[in-house]
Amino acid sequence: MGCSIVTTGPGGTNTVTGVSSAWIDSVPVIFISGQVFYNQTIKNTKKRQIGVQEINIIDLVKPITKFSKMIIDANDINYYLEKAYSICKSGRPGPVFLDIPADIQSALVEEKKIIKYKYKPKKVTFYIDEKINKICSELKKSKKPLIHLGHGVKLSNAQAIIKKFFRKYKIPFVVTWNADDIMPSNHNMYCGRPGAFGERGSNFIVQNCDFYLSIGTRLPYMVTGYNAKRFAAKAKFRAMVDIDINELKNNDFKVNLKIKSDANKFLEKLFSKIKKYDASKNWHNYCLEVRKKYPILTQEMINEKKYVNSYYFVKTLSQLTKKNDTIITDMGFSFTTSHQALDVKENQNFYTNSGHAPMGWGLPAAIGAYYASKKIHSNLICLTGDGGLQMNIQEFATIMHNKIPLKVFIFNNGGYLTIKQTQVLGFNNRIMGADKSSGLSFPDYSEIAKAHKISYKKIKNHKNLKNQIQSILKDKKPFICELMMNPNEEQIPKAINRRDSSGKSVPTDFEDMYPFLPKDELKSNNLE
Ligand SMILES: Cc1ncc(C[n+]2csc(CCOP(=O)(O)OP(=O)(O)O)c2C)c(N)n1
Ligand SMILES: [Mg+2]
Repeated sequence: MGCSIVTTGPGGTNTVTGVSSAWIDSVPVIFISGQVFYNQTIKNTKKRQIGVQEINIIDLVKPITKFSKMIIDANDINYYLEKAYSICKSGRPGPVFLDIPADIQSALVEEKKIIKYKYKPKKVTFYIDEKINKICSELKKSKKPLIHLGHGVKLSNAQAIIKKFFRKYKIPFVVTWNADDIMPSNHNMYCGRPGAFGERGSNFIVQNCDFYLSIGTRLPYMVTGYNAKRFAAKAKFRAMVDIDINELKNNDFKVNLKIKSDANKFLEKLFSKIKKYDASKNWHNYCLEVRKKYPILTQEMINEKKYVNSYYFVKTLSQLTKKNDTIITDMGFSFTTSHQALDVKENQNFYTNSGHAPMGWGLPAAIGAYYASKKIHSNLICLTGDGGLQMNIQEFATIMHNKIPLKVFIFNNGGYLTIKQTQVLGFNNRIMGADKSSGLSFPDYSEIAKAHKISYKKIKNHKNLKNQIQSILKDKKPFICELMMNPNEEQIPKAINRRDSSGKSVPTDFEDMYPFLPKDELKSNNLE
């Protein structure tokens, strides 16, 4: 669980991006803000401000919190703290917000008047037996089953059952980006991370399964692609398990069976019902081969002479990370390339802010991970863009002050490359505010490192890349490594719209990713 304590006014509004992120990705966090004296608050006067730096933060965060409250009686402090704590962790986790006026903070209270919150854990029974039976019978009929694991599996602490499950049943599975550290990437049933920025082979696997079951993912467009009606297009049976009934009301993706359940409970029941299941050898071979046929790291990327290719860097880093390491990404290429290419090992943590995806999240998140983790002897790695880093660059001072042994790898691609590519493709090469020639500059990061007394290295190309990364990881101190990347490197593969004969932009099928394959090749990967 996370906790954030901030001051009134801008302190509160500065949390809104964090609150949104926790809301979308279901992360339990208690936010507490200070407020002006209660008698100086606007209440329902319709004024804009009365107290110094006052803002009505509770109404601002109401739609993006599970519970939010200004505390106006000091005797209620205990009650609302405990209530907020239990709400943020229960059911589908998420953020809660308490706003506490200064007079309430400093009030003297008599102990016997303090109100306690009587936490009654709601006994939620999931009536799912019948639905589980249906899943079992459909699985029995299936020759090409696929299970899709999402963040809900982690949030419900289903890691142990997941391990047992895929040891016992030979069913291929894929993961979403918030769940890609749930199992090591070398697991024999692991089939990658499909999506709009997925792995081409994984997307083919989704499109060719005949039985599709998602557990603990809300199936956003980043996962299903923009043409969600055609997601898992050939599956004769599609089932979706989610704890949130609203997520099950998924409009685009058509589901045969919706199951409202906690992922852990669902998996335990399913586990107790199925005796044995091995998917066919043909299906396994297909899954293996189609991923091998379309590797994320291509020979062309490996052969890059002038720059560090982001995919080559991430694959090389994967070879050097160890069990228990923690890797955090920012946005842009550090986000997409890493989730496409990083091979996760046993007990590694791989964190990202997937739904809201705000630039600048990586550096402070890595500091949070450092304090949250007891694994202080393993590597703590932050992968960030040269643009995203600017958003929270002040956190280098926190790293310097606390001597946090964080290794920061900056993907220097000369600006906001993700945005530049969107402008090139969608706005006919009219680039604005995305690189030096269009109005955007960044400071010299070697000088930034020097100012913070943090060790620094610049890596310009693939020569000796592995050894250089290894020596940085061995260093016990904070380290900034700047990787000079191609300012025109392509983010591939990815889902982009095609233009039809009338010039209209239309979403493609899930397996039809950019760079587009010839029609025959696309067809040849489809099973009957
Ligand atoms: C706060 C915020 N503003 C804008 C965006 C939209 N956006 C996504 S990626 C990106 C470019 C990020 O630049 P950089 O960190 O250098 O990554 P690159 O794409 O260059 O690898 C932008 C502007 C965002 N995600 N967050
Ligand atoms: Mg950049």
